[in-house]
Amino acid sequence: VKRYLRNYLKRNGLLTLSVMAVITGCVLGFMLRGQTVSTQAKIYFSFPGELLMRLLKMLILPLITSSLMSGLSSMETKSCCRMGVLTVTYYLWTTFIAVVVGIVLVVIIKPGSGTEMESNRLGGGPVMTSADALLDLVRNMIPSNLIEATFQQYKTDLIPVPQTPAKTVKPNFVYIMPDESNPKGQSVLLELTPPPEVVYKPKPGSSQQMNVLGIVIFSATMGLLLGKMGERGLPLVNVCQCINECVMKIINAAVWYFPFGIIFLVAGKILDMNDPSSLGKKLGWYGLTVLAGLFVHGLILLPLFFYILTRKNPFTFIRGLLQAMVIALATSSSSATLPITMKCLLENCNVDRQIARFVLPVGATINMDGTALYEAVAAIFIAQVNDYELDFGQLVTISITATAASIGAAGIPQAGLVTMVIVLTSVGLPPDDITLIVAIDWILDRFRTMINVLGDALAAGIIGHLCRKDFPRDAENANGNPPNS
Ligand code: DAS
Repeated sequence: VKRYLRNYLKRNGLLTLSVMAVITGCVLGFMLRGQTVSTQAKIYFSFPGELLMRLLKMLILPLITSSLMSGLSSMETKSCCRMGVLTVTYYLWTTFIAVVVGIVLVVIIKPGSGTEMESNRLGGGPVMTSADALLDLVRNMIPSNLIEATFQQYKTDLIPVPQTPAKTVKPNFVYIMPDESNPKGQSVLLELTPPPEVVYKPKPGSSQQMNVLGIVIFSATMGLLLGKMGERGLPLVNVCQCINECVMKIINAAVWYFPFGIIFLVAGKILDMNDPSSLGKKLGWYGLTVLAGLFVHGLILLPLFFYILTRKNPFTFIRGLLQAMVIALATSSSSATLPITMKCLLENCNVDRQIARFVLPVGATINMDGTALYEAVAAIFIAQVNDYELDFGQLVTISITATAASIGAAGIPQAGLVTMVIVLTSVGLPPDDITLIVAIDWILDRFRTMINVLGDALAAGIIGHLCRKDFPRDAENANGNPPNS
C-alpha cells in the first residue's frame, strides 16, 4: 500500500493537491460569506490568489515569444505551412461545431422564455458596441508596445463615478414661453447647476489584462523569418530555446505554490459573488444550458474527433491534462493556464515540442470553443428574455458572429462577456442586456475556460498525430537534445 501511495502521489500529487485546493477554497469562501468581511480584509485574504495569477501572467510573454520563435524557426517551411493550415482549419471547425451545439440546446431548452425576468439590468457604465469590439480585435493584432504587452481596459471594466457637482454657475436667465398659466411669458432668473460630470474609472480589482493576440502574431512572424535566415538566425534561435527551457524550469518549480494560491483565489471569488438565491430560476436554467453544452462539446464531441483522427483513447490523453484544467477552472484564464497546459502536453501527453510550441499559443488566443458556445447560448437566451423571435437567418448570423467573437476574445477572465457585443448587435439585440447574465458569468467563465484549454490541448494531440511524419516525436530535436527535453 505504501508503495502504491508513493507512486500515486509521485504521478498525481500536484493534481490531487490542486483539486483539494479548489474544494477547500469553495468551502472556505462559502463559510466566510456568512461573516462580515471588510473590503480591506478581502484584499489581504485574496492576496495569495492574486500572487498566483501574477506568477502565471508573468510567464505568458516569455513562454509565447520563446515557444513560437524557437519552434517555428526550426521547422521546414512546407511542413510548417501544412501544420499551420491544419491547425487553423481544425480550430475553426471545432469552434463552429461548439456554436451549433449551443444553439441546438438553447433552442430546445428555451431557458429565457416565459414570464418577464426580474430586471437584473445593472445599467450604468458604457457597454462596448460591436464596432468597438471589432476594432479591439484588429487593434490587438498590432500591439503598440510589445514590452508592455497589449494591455487594454475593456469598457465594461469601467464604472461611472459621478464627480461632486461643479459649483453653481453664475445665475442665468431663462425665458419661459407664454402658455395658459403664464399668458405673457416672462424671463425668470434661475440658478442653473450643471449635472455632475460623470467620469469612468476601472472597477477596483479589474487589473489591466494582457491580451496576447498581437504577441502571438509578432512572435510567429519572427519565428518564420528566423527560420529563413538559416545559420545567421541561429544565435537568436538558441537564445529563444534557452529562454523556453528556463521558463519551463520556472514553471516546474512554481507549480508547487499553485494549490496554496488556488485556495485563496477561489475563496476570494466566492466571497465577492452575488447571492446565489437572488439569481432567479431563468438564470439558473440558462447556466445549466451553457454547462450542458460545454459538457456535450468538451467531453463527447471533442474526444470523438480525437479518436476518429488519431485512433487513440482520448480519455487517456485528457487524463494527462487534468492539472491544466484545474488551473483553468481556478484562474478562468486560458492564457494564464498556458504554461501549465504546455507542461502537461510535453510531460504527460508526449506531444512533440515543436507542435506544442505552435498549436498551444495560437490556440490559447484564437481557439475558444467554450466561449463561442457560451456567446451563442447567451445571445439566444437574451432574445428569449426579450420575447424576440429569431429566424433561421439570424441563428446563422449568431453562429458566424459567435465564432468570430470567440476568436477576438482574449484568454483572460470574462473576455467572452465583452466580445459578446458583436453577437448581440448582429441580430439587433440591445448590448446593454449583457447585464442580465453578468451575475453568473464568473462561474460559467471558469467552465468555458476549461473547455477552451481542453480544445487547444486535444488539437495539439491531433495535429501532432496528423503531422507525425514532419515532426517525428521520437527523433532528436534540432540541436540534439533528447525529445521533449
Ligand atoms: N476566460 C476566457 C479564457 O481565458 C474565456 C471567456 O471569457 O469566455 O479562455
